[in-house]
Amino acid sequence: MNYEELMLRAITKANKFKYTAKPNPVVGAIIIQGSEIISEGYHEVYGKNHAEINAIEEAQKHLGKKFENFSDLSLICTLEPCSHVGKTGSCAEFIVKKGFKKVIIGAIDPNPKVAGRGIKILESNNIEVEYGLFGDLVEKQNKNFFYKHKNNKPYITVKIASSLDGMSHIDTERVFITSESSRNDIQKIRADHDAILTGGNTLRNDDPDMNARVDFSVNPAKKILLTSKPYSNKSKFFKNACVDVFEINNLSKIIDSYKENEICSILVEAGPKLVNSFLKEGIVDELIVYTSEKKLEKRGVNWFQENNAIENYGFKLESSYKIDTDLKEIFKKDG
Ligand code: AOF
Ligand code: ZN
Repeated sequence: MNYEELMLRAITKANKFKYTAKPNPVVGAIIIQGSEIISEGYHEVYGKNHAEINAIEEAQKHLGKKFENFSDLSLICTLEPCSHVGKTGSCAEFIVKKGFKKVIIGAIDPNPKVAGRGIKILESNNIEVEYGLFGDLVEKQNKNFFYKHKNNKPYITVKIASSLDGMSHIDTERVFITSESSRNDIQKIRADHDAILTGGNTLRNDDPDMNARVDFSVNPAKKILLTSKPYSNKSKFFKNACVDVFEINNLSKIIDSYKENEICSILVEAGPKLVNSFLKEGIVDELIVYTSEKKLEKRGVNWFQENNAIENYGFKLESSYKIDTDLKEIFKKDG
């Protein structure tokens, strides 16, 4: 296999771990001698070994059998090996310690803790480095991770479920507007995000748990609650979750506080008041609207006032399709 084929293999296989590695990026590493694969490793679980370490530990088992010395080996990795000591040691330092001949990298790690420092460590220890091989694919595969570091803020998605006449809910009763299939679809959107945010009104009125109810393993999302009124931490939202509670209502400031940590995406699931505040603040990147065929008529509460409909917030329709009898529309800021 050549470098291109190996890099594509590492990218593809790394993706298998996207729900367990999050909010970390998915990363794959393949160790070769000439064109023969000696071992492979992936960042499988958040907080556990990075991909390169798993690949090196696997290769170690074949030392003296498949190969004689690490200096005969090259390493293909989808993301620049990290320079920092985080939850695990520095991958770049470990690669140097083993004495690899060459490292072929997909994308440079945009995390400011790394950002080229990994490559510097390798090169200054006389390891040959090539980078940029399918870097665009690695970036696409870790889109929220790259977005976060480029824009200094997490990617923000707002999800709403609407009746045909543009309503969110009826004040006095709890009704399901959209179909069960749409509600199942939302579980996958939750699984895709690093954090789920809601407001005190939704917490008090609906007592939602907002966990991703999916049939595969997911590193659970952080929960974020914005409330100015008293709340009960016995609410389902708090069950098995690590919750950040904010009592301030400066949304930009709240989102700003996620600049430094590892949360790369936030899903907002809230009522009309908080959703409109997020949209007005101009910090929303994506809006997902599920619209049912049901009407709530006079008893319902509107999502939007006529003069501040979605289009007025600068969103463009990116895609739409039917789910059962509902319509799912995805709007993005940059089209
Ligand atoms: C690598 N190999 O497999 C991954 C990397 O919190 P930590 O210690 O796990 O570090 C997470 C950061 O390390 C993450 O934000 C990104 O910059 C990098 N991810 N680096 O060398 C890997 N997953
Ligand atoms: Zn690392």
